[in-house]
Amino acid sequence: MAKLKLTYFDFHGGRGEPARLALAIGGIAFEDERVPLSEWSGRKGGTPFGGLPILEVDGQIVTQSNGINRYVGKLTGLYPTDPWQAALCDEAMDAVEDITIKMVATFDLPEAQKKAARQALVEGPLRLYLTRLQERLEAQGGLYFAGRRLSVADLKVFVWIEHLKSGKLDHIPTDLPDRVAPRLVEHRDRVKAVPQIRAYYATHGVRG
Ligand SMILES: N[C@@H](CCC(=O)N[C@@H](CS)C(=O)NCC(=O)O)C(=O)O
Repeated sequence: MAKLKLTYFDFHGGRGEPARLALAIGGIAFEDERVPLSEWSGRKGGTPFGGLPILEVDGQIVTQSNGINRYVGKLTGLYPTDPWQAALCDEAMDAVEDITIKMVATFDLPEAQKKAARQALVEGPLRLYLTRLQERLEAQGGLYFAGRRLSVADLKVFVWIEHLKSGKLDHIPTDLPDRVAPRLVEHRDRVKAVPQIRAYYATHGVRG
């Protein structure tokens, strides 16, 4: 078995979390390197594209969260082998990436601009992505995004819904997913109830 090291920030959630969860579900040992935000400015320049996560496999590194999700999904049986189901899995992960990029663009705005930008996100793109992802879930039977079983797409959407409902995003109502896409909140609950995910958060502490 290859020696794995996943480097991401020292918090629950974000682009590194689905791979951490997939490896935990698959029972695959890996070095879980968590970079404190205080150390990031000194390390950013040494990364290929100035961002995390980074996966190291037997001393070689690769970046890009969804590619990493696919790789660990293949190692853990959490990425569909059927090409069409794999495309559906990719669709959900890339949709979350699209909306994540829009949200991240608001992070460093001055307060008044941030409020306006986030209110616009709530009325526009957030509502749209929640609605459409719910539709895509329902089109696959309502339980999972691809292959009628848990995949890395479910982990990625789960992490996103948790973030939206966390209360950590000022000006984003925490009940937005409940109002716009209740099936995604049920999906969040379903993923959270996976025994290995419950065990993961029991070990790593409540989501912060
Ligand atoms: N396209 C990259 C984006 C990586 C990225 O921007 N990661 C964020 C954390 S989720 C980051 O490193 N932010 C710190 C920075 O940009 O300095 C991916 O999907 O992995």
